[in-house]
Amino acid sequence: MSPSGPSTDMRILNAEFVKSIVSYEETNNGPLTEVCFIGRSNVGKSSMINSLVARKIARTSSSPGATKLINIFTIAYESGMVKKSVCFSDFPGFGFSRVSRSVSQSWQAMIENYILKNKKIRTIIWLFDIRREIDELDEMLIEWLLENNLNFCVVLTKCDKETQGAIVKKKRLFETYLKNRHVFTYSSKTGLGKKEILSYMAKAVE
Ligand SMILES: Nc1nc2c(ncn2[C@@H]2O[C@H](COP(=O)(O)OP(=O)(O)O)[C@@H](O)[C@H]2O)c(=O)[nH]1
Ligand SMILES: [Mg+2]
Repeated sequence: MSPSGPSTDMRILNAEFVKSIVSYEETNNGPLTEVCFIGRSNVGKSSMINSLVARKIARTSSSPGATKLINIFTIAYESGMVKKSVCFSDFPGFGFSRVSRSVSQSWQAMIENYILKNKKIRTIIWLFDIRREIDELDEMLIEWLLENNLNFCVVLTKCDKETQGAIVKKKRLFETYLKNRHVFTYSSKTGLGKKEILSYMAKAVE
């Protein structure tokens, strides 16, 4: 580790699924800090977790809306020659149009309750499909994150499906919209952005 500053790499040593829970009240992560992964169904949350840790610990699906639980994982890693652990939480996708409004509202209440009560959360990774446009529901989420002073970043997913020009344009749009927040580009297929996000997370949970 250089004496000029803390090392911010995150070299994964081990990663495993712990349990699925439905509410904050079931949380039992001890002293571990946490990183949350949120976003629409099918945006690539589970794929991103698997690609970050280079193991298949989260179940992925091509049919949206499959995950209705919060899945908890523990990740052992090395950062600056020091062994550490952190918890990842994979959230059920919000805004899925095929579920009824009342169901989607109860999911939202569950997510809000979990995030606001859990003081171990160091950052929220909000995944957004690069091919989509921001809609009213996304605006509500952004407002809620800002209102509650939550630390978050945006990850534009599935970049392997877009041209370089479109990627740059969408990234700038988000950067302008969210002012000082980090906006990452990512692909679970090619590994684009992996190093940057691991480094961001290592800093966030320090
Ligand atoms: N091309 C491409 N497909 C992806 C990527 N990430 C996820 N997918 C696909 O998108 C679908 C949903 O992924 P999943 O991780 O289950 O999304 P989740 O519902 O947000 O957890 C699956 O068919 C994945 O194979 C990516 O980076 N690139
Ligand atoms: Mg999933």
